[in-house]
Amino acid sequence: MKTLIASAAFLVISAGFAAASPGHSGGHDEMAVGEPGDAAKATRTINVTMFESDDGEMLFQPNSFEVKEGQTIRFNILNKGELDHEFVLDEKAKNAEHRELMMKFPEMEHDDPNAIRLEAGKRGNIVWTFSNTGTFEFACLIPGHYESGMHGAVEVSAK
Ligand SMILES: [Cu+2]
Repeated sequence: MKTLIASAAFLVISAGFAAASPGHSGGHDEMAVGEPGDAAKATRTINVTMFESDDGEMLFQPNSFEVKEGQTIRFNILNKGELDHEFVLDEKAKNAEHRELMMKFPEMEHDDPNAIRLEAGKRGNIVWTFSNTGTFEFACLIPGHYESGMHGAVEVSAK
């Protein structure tokens, strides 16, 4: 019930933004990193593993990748570690803001299309369309994990 109320409030707020900016076709919540993709249009799959190393690092493998503008990627993500981990795609600055928020509210849960959180041993996927060129980031924002190595770059080049 709580969730329903929160969603309703969000819709009202979104509608308010839309009405306040009639000339802005992109909408308020458009992200520079792109948008949720259509699985039927995915042209490439990237397998990403998340794990803790023996010497205490927390890592993504691979820890960087290159894609083309407009490309839709299916990320198959596996948490091979013993702790929860997450994969969040965003601008580096946005991830930094989000990371600070998570330090204040470690139990914070999110249901964003650009992010997935997986318990140990679990798999999941994200289908994402990279709409803009630039350097973006994927990271785990659980307190302490970014600092232990859980971040990498996504280079999006012109098609
Ligand atoms: Cu993590």
